Amino acid sequence: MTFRTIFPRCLGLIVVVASANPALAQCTGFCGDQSPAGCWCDDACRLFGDCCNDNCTCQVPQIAAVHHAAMPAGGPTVGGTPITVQGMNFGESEGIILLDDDLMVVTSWQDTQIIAQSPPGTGLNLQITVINDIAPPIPCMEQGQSNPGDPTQSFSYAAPSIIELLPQNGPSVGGTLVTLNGQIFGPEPGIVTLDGNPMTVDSWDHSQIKAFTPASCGVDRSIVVETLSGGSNPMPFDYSPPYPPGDMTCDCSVDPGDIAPFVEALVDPENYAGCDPQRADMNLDGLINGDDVQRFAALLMTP
Ligand SMILES: [Ca+2]
Ligand SMILES: [Ca+2]
Repeated sequence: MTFRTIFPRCLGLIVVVASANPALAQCTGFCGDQSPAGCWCDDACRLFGDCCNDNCTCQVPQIAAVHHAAMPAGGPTVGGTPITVQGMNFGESEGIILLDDDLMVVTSWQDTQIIAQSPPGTGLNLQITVINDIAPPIPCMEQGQSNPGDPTQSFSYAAPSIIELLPQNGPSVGGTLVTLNGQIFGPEPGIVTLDGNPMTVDSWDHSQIKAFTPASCGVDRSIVVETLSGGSNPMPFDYSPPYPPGDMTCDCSVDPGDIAPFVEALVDPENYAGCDPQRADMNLDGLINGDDVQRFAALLMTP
């Protein structure tokens, strides 16, 4: 004995039931002013003209157009952007609408139009999927979704934007915890870089990121936030001093490769061929002499 109930999308109730062999069962019921209604289709009882057509083929949700105020720049990553989805076969009672894999909060649901809010997230050209509420699950029911690759029938979150960087400078050894205040950073950590070098993220939310600078040198270095929605505007960061004294090769580190150019800057500065002879002035007194040699040697031996 098999008992099935189905919740029609239109007014009325179809209740069926009872047969050891579902193929022989009869659906009875009504659908508003139309009656009787019901058929067996793919091992489920359906309403005529509702989920089945005359050939007992399921009608699936079809999205024809998607509208939202966030176009074309994209919506905020905190979500809450109203999205209007127009089409057909959505059903009269509320089903499920997804943005990518995330549930959207439904504001209103009609058979030809749904208004729902974007969830928190990031990404570009995310697909919208509508699933109606016909139950129990109907094997031949398919998900209706917008045309893949059609940006007018999908939804995008906007790219991140940095408004403020604090502090704007730090030592060449790195490890400075900088705070990026901004917007649209997203609910999940993306990537933040300093001149292309990854920074270690300490915390991340929609409007603020804290991350540690890597060891490097130079001024006007660019910090950029990258999410699935794209990259942010760059913010300049200065290492102070702009370079490590003793870095005679201008590669932002002091190592044995700097010894030969250091000696050259010390003994023959007129013919120095390296990147910057003044970097041999370890104590920044304007002179290159024995004091600087001692400091340079000490720095080389520092682990
Ligand atoms: Ca060097
Ligand atoms: Ca000096």
